Amino acid sequence: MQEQVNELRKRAGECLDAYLEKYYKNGRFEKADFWDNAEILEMLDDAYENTRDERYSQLIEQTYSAFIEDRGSLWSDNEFNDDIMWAVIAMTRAYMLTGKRKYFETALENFSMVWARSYSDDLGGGLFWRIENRSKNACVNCPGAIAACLVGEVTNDEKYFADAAAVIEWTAGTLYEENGKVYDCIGMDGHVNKWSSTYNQGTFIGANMLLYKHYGDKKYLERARSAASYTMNVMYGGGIMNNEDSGNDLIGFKGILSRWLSRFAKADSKEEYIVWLRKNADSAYANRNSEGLMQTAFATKTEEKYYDVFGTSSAVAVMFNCL
Ligand code: 7K2
Repeated sequence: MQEQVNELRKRAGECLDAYLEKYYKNGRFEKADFWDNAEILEMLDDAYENTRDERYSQLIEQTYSAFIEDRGSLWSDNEFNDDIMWAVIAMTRAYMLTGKRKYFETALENFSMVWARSYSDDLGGGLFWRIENRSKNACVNCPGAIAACLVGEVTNDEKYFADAAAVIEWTAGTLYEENGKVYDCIGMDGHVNKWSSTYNQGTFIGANMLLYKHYGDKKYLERARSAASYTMNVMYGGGIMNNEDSGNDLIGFKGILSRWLSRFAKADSKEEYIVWLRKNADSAYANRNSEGLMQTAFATKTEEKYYDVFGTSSAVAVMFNCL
């Protein structure tokens, strides 16, 4: 068991090195946009959280500094409310792991700004995805609830948990099916897009777990359990995640899933999910290319061609999240 984990840890380190070699320079990742950057920072958080290797805390510092240099410390010009929530999560986690207060100061200022502009009672509650206020999407509501819980944990202020709980109650009532399926979004016309994806499954699991940890109410645990089971069993039949490999967004989803699914599995002693993530990590590793990069369809051979920086981050995150 310990031997297996040591081997996985070695591989994860190797794969992150290959990734850095390919894309990284002075705190910046090649062609990474705002969201990519936030999620790559989360991948570094994952690496540090699961190994405590100080090399990774240095990378977090450099990535944070470059992010602030390039995008400023207040991001109100970004029209995507979800982007800001992702960066808030990445930086709050960085603070929780390293104790460097500036990460949290940046996170809190942006959290307050984006919560104020995205929350509304339209459609019964929840957060708007973008500044035009046309739809409320799982990809901002679940990360928003996670961000609020993390901010609540750091500040010890109940109001953040209450806000998170309200948004998750709305999400569970609007964008969720009892069998564990998380829908994508609802438009202002009331139309619900019922597509499900790994990142929304993951952050719904994560938000409910954090609320369960705080309030101890079993309904949160039950939701996290259903959403986890739906993801592994219904979406993938327990097999390898070999999809979500087109466009600029989907390619990074599975790293997000792995982060919250593994936290849930550890908190709820559900080893089967760690086993499943390891199976996926092994498959991605076996399919790496000669540069040591792993594409996002984990059962498919990685070709000798240029891959987007977000897509090849997913497997690296999965590797660190199943240690
Ligand atoms: O439509 C939303 C969301 O509901 C859906 O799940 C994904 C699928 O697409 C958008 S959100 C994705 C991103 C688009 N590019 C910039 C990012 O900041 C943005 O949030 O892909």
